[in-house]
Amino acid sequence: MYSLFLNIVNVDGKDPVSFTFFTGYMAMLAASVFFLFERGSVDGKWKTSLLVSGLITGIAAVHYYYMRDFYGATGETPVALRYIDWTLTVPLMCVEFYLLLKPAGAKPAFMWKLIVASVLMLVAGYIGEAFNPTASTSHSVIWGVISSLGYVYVLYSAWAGEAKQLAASSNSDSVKSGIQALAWFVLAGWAIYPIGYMAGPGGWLGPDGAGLFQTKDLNLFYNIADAINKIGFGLVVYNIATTESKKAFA
Ligand SMILES: *C/C=C(C)/C=C/C=C(C)/C=C/C1=C(C)CCCC1(C)C
Repeated sequence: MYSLFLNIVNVDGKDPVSFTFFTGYMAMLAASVFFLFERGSVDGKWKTSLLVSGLITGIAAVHYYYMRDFYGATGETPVALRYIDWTLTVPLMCVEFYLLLKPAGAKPAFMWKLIVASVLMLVAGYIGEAFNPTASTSHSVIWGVISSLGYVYVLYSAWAGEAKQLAASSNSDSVKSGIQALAWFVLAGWAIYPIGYMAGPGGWLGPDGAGLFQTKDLNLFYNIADAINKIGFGLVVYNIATTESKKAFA
């Protein structure tokens, strides 16, 4: 039994990829329990935000469960599962932006623009990674650039565009500083993914498309980034919700 466990998680440290799939799964699960329970202790208008935080980490936990299994059984990277996870969870992060900025006047169109940009980013990234059997650099670069257009739109919105402007007109300091924190996540936390993509086979960073890392090792980048971004994002939202709830309950 114990050796079975060791095989599954590879805690002997022989395979850090496998280890991060397992810890990623546990962390996402624990974060979901936290957000969903804490939902009960915040003021009514923040409950949906915490529910969405719990959904983001919950959806990721389920995907990690299957990705860990897939990786353990095949030793290969679960590209499709990864992108299905992102295509569900990243739009939910756009919903978080909308919910936080709704009191400052955000309209559904604001949310949909972010969602469309993030879906473009992910669909193009999937084509770039999944349909590149010969590790062609031109394929990787073209789809990487198209994907980056979507990324840059979200980045722009958070730092200078609509999200930034709505936050500036908010009358809540915690919403203002929270949106600023989320903007940092989008800049620094989300940047880990395209860096990983570029370091993989076909990517810009390796010589002649060989990649600095094997496809399987890209999971290290993605697993660490997911934990930072999904749980971190949720904690920022949680912080805003509890700060604002204290005011409401006072
Ligand atoms: C929870 C999952 C998150 C926050 C995933 C975010 C993913 C990205 C920001 C991916 C971006 C990519 C590019 C900007 C270009 C290359 C392809 C991608 C999809 C890795």
